[in-house]
Amino acid sequence: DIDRQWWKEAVVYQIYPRSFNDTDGSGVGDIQGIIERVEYLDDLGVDVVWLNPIYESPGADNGYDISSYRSIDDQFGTMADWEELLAKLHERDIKLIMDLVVNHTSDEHIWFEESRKSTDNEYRDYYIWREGRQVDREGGPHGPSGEAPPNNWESFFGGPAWSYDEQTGEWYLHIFDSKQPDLNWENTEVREEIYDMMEWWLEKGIDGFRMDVINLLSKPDGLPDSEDEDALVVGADHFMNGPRIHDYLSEMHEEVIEPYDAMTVGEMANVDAEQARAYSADGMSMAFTFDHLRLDFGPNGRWSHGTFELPELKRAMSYWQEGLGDEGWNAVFLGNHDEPRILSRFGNDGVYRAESAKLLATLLTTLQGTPYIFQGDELGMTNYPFESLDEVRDVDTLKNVRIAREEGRFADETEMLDVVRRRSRDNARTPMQWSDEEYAGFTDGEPWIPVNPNYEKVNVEAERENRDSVWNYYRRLVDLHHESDLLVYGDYDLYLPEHGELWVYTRTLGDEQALVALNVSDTSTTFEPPDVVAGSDAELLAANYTVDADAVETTDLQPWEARVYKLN
Ligand code: ISL
Repeated sequence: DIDRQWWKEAVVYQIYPRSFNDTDGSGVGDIQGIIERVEYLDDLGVDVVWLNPIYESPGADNGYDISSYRSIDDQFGTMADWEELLAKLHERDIKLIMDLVVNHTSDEHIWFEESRKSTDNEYRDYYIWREGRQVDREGGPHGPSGEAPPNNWESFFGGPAWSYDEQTGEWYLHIFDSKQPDLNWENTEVREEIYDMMEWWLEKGIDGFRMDVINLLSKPDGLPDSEDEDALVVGADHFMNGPRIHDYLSEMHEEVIEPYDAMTVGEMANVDAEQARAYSADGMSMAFTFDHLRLDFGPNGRWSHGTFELPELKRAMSYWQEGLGDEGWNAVFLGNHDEPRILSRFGNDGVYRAESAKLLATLLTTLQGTPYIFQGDELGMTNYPFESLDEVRDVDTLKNVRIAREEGRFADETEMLDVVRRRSRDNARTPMQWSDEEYAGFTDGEPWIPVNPNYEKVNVEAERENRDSVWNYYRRLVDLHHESDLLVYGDYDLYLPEHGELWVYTRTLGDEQALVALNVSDTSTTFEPPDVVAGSDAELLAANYTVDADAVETTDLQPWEARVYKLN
């Protein structure tokens, strides 16, 4: 009675094309660069590649500002290159999912260029235009005669979610950068345009979509002010999981997704398990949720640092392991192109770099859900040691840090740099480390963003040669995940929830059971097996230290030690 789906059994690899592999010396990764590494992906054993946006774009948000949905940006190559990539992946049975960014377009998209021309332009209603408010607010942007934005919503990247446009004297909504105006999903023509575009890509043979900020599409009538002025992003209570979101997504599913049996993974900040089940009922295959990536936010949210204890992380992730039941599916991930490196955030990127990277690999591949490996995590890549803001490229970091500085939210420059080092999205965006050659073998030119100085040690070439490397461990765990219905479909049960160092769980499917024991700490810790499994005859399936005995018994687990046993 297993509800089998190919995407439940898959391991996904996320490629950030700009930083993956450059073949033309431009310093920016390209599609030919990915083609060159298809064999690498096959060797690692992944089944699906998710490509971050490679569509035509002025690049205000590294491609999340699309100016033409059906074109490949020159800096990445041509449509012919892309077709070659798809064919090469499919030849090796690797599927391809593309990023779908339809909450907003670029302001340089022809629809917006038309829309801003006049209030009666045929594209006016493709976006969300409003008159300003005739109140004089201090500070903030002002239209003519002291007019204020239509409501108090804020942009994720800092500042108001509205910009004034002189041409027609009205304001347009942008939940991200001012160069990313929000589409008006109320408009049937907009929806049809998007569905046509999706169908066009599916006809080309892609296997699904990663759906950018997909639970933001529906904005409530009247665009009311948020009452919650202290929210991390003011207005989120209105524009996240808005009133018609399920109508749009089930319509999208029926019209374009279902006929192609495509896989979809929705990026969903701010959902609980009940809401996630409702998205699943719309036809969404699985969701990225973010509770576990908020635990280290400080008093000023994302741009300040806080600490958390292991029980909180277990609670956050176990909630999702247990909360979906049979009505949804988890996308298991610890980081992506918007987050710090998982090793620096959840592991120990110093003395226990390899051990803790392997522990995180164990976690990713033995929780219930589809594992997502972000490029470079399979090497144990780490955060970048930023020395100044000159090394930062990311619009989100630059804008938020500028505002936080203006508002005096950092004690001093040292605190500012500390936050940037921990938080900047650029930590994940430094070039993939292929070898110990100049620029880590990523490019023959000058890379668009600095290479992490640890590339001389941490790189694909070195790790593939070493049997005990992080890379080889990932490869084995990917295989293990593939071989085992138990690890894919088994139920998750947590033991010792309040233990401060150990994370212990079982996976159960019919009469089969696996036990995972992780020492998520820098010190050796005594592990006493829970009653249900103590004394079981067991087979060791994976371990990141040398282990002699196969029995599950009381033992000291070394720093960052991870073991996976098959019981019975
Ligand atoms: O909630 C977050 C982190 O915990 C945010 O980072 C959120 O996930 C993010 O801002 C939304 O990200 C996506 O859409 C953005 C784009 O800049 C990101 O790269 C993309 O992943 C706008 O399209």
